[in-house]
Amino acid sequence: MTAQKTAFITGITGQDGALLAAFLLEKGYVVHGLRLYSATDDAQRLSALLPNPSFRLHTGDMTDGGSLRHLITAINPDEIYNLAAQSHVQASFAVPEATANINALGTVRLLDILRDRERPARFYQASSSEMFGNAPAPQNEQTPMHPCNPYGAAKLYAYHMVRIYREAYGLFACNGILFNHESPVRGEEFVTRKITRAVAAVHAGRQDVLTLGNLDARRDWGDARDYVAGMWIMLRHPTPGDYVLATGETHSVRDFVTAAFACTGIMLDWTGSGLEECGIDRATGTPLVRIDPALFRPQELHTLCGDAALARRTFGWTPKTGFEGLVRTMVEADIAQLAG
Ligand code: NAP
Ligand code: G4F
Repeated sequence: MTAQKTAFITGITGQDGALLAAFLLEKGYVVHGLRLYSATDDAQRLSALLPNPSFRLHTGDMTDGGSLRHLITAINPDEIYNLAAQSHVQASFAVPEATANINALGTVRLLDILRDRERPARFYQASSSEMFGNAPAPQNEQTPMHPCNPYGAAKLYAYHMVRIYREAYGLFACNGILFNHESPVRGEEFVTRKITRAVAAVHAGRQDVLTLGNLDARRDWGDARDYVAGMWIMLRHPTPGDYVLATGETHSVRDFVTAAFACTGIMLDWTGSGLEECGIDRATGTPLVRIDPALFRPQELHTLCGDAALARRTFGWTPKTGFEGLVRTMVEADIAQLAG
């Protein structure tokens, strides 16, 4: 009989934290999660997990090394998944210092605690395709990294520290370089969920117009459930490393909007250009999508399209859900949520 494994997840209240916790509990793990002392609503994404006796929440903060050390000592985890972050790119321009403290130094705090331990846990770091910046697509592990916002720069520092602690101290520490991944529990401020919620609200007659920023930005959007499985598989491989997880397909924000409205039977036509561009309901002529210049970023990352061949070759990871399926799942979930 194999002993029950224990995992510690930072960022447990976020999209990936909640989905990974459910995944690991299903695999028979005891799951401990770090929630921010200021988090107000654990029930939002974790309600189904809270009654599970193998699921425990702890209060702490990635900017407070003492709380992290105390928790890791008490929990003695086999695996740590570092998912906590100030994860909003636009917000990172407004709070660059806080972003660096949480995303960059927070990671070093964890690594340094592990370095001192007799039996260090296997460590997964939530690295990001934002580290590539505007490097030409497709991006893979060999692509030079050149982030174009404070979020990407903080993630790049953490990425290098994971590699350095692996090489210098022999830690089993992996970087998952994940491209955008979404789900019905994606934060409402990210563009996909903002779109699917608006489409559901328009469908229910509760919203007239969706306002967006850059419609030309292209992202490699996958299903978050495929990606949390990839995090776990990565830590199963006998040797640690750095791996891209991506679908290999890229779509514009405009494509996502068009596909999302199509799920409710609304065909959009696009008219105008630049700030005057407008998405119009082909059947009625009603404008449904407009541009708000306030939603543009000081510097944009134009195109992400990942090449996950190394993860496929090394441990057989491939995403199961395609773009259309992801969009439909999110729209249907938001329609169901609105219907109550
Ligand atoms: P998310 O929904 O924004 O979750 C981030 C989590 O971090 C939340 O639980 C948040 O707590 C927590 N957090 C923020 N500041 C903290 C602090 N000071 N101390 C402790 N916890 C803190 O992000 P996600 O989409 O699940 O992404 C998970 C990780 O993967 C993040 O590191 C993100 O940067 C990275 N990533 C995401 C994607 C993607 O497409 N989703 C792609 C590549 C990399 P509150 O909820 O209380 O604020
Ligand atoms: O959904 P987004 O905010 O995600 P972004 O910036 O790609 O970052 C996400 O993915 C990264 C991985 O590549 C993660 F590391 C990061 O933590 C986060 O999860 O924006 C996607 C695109 C951008 O180009 C943005 O300019 O959508 C464009 N966009 C257009 N209108 C908008 C909007 N983004 C948001 N959030 N809101 C809009 O109204």
